[in-house]
Amino acid sequence: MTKPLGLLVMAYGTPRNLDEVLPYYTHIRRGRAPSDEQLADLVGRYQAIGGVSPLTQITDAQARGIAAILNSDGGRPVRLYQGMKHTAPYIEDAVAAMHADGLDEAIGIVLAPHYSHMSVGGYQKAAREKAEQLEGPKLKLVNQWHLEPAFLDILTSRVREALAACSDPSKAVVVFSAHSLPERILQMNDPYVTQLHESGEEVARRLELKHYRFGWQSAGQTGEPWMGPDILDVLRSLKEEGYEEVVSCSQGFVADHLEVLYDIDIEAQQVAKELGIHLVRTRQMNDDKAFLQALADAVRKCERQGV
Ligand code: FEC
Repeated sequence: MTKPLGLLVMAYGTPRNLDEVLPYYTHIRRGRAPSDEQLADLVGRYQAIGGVSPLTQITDAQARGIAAILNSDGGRPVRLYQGMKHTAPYIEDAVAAMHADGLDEAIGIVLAPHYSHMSVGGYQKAAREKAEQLEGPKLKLVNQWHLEPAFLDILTSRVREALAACSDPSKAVVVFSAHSLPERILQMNDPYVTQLHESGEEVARRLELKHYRFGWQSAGQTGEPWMGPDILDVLRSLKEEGYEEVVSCSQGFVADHLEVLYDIDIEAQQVAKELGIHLVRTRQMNDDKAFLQALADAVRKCERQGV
């Protein structure tokens, strides 16, 4: 009997409670503990969204959903492993588990649509290095899936739905955003910016949008310049241009988590309120079946290219 294909679903990870914020933040900062002020700021943001982020539950539902689709599509059966970038079970733990279970081949996918050396590339490096160290399983990695047709379909429908919640959709402007990264990626021939534009432009084309912009959100405090314009500045400029209704589409994220529930729903909403702008956010993908189908499609495509 053919052995199952390992399915490695990788995601960011989130602290399970407020006590775990310090080790989590320290891991994100590659082992450097944050200052007391930075820690208090982050704890405050988690408290503002209810104490914990729903990301773990959503990632789990997404991963199980993709595996369920793949195990009922008539293709090679998969065995699911979840690996997080910044919390246990780490990506390395998941690869070690696949190795211990005797799997020969696996496919890895990151729950983030656009590729950057600093984001998706980091997940892939962790998985690849562990598999090489253990001499198996043989890994094939999905690089990006921002142009997967089923993903574009649902992204388009989410923007359409948000526009419908505006009092005058023809005058509303859509802002497509993703997590900012340090500006130095622009010198690294990194595809991240191009990919954000590709998926946003495709949605704009399908909906024949006349008014849309691109922006960045959730920039870190690292002392180096991060890519802009930040979404808060985009809102200010849009107000100056005369817009009164804005649809925020955080297309770089696929779940309700801190960067959406705080950065958009609290911080950006506050700025919009001060500016007198009606801000409507598109619903995140979460465990929507149509979205999970898009990811399952990306996995099967990667498999066909030969593991
Ligand atoms: O809900 C949650 O608890 C977790 C939400 C979360 C997601 C996420 C996704 C991305 N990040 C990306 C890049 C960076 C870089 C740094 C950085 C820092 C943080 C901090 C928190 C955090 N990120 Fe994150 N990110 C999430 C949460 N991120 C918390 C630390 C405090 C802060 O800066 O706000 C800076 C690292 C450094 O200090 O050197 C860079 C990218 C993504 C989207 C792709 C992905 O999901 O992997 C890119 C979700």
